[in-house]
Amino acid sequence: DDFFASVAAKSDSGALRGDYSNADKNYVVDQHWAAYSPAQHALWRRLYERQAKLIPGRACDVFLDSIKALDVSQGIPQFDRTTEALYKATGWQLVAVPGLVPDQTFFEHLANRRFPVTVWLREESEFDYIVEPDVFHDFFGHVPLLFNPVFADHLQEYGKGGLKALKLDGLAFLARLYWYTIEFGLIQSPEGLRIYGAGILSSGGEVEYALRGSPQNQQPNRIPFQVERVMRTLYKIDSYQETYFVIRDFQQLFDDTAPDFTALYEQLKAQDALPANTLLPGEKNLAVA
Ligand code: HBI
Ligand code: FE
Repeated sequence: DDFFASVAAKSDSGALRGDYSNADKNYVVDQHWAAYSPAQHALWRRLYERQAKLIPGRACDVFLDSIKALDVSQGIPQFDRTTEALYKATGWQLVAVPGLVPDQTFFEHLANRRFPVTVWLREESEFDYIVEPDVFHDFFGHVPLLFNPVFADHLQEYGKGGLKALKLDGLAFLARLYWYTIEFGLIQSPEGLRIYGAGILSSGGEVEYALRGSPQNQQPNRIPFQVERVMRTLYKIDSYQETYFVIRDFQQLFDDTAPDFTALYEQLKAQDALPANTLLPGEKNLAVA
């Protein structure tokens, strides 16, 4: 739960990766697309190929259709070109950032339909695992869903909600909501559970784990999305998730997170957080397919 707090603290102390020296007051920088090396474009291609093999039959249809239309398998994309298509589709723009930005800034961007995309790419040695989001996580994982109107509207509302949560000291609860939906969410489909969370879709191992568990048949919980339950539940920042929450569709995500959470935040502050592997009495695991 301290992931984003620790990152925000690191950004204040300058310990974050990325070059923040030329960032403007909204932490926006130039992507400097011409500065990426052939080796970096080759690393992007290998990351893309790895995920492209994993996602058929596992990522939700919106993601599959959108990543195909984006046509970014050959190298690191130019954000401005994507923004041209994205703006026509849902009114969103991509903004280049040096890396993680403070919560207030992050939510202000989302509230104005701007999605922050990190400009740096991981090192070869981080092919399998990276702690902070890089351009592959942010672009491959998050950008495709911004082309879906309902999801795009939800993310803007989430940004507005984040600005309110900061005033109500409710950020920890909203961070859990973000984590268990935008980053690690599952969604129902007629063919069975599918993935929409960016943290899973950009991961080399979690795509299979989220739907099928581990080779040793270690299974995470997969329980129906319920906003209070999600906001009460701690999450893992350095391992696969122990619980995934499943929405029926993006409309449910939009509708269930639309209310004012002031009273809920007060209720949650009086309750103990639930460990990430909790399965409450009466809760059932959803069948994968
Ligand atoms: N900054 N660039 C970037 N990307 C994020 O996903 C991000 C961030 N700053 C804060 C943040 N996320 C979290 O505080 C929210 O997700 C709760
Ligand atoms: Fe992310």
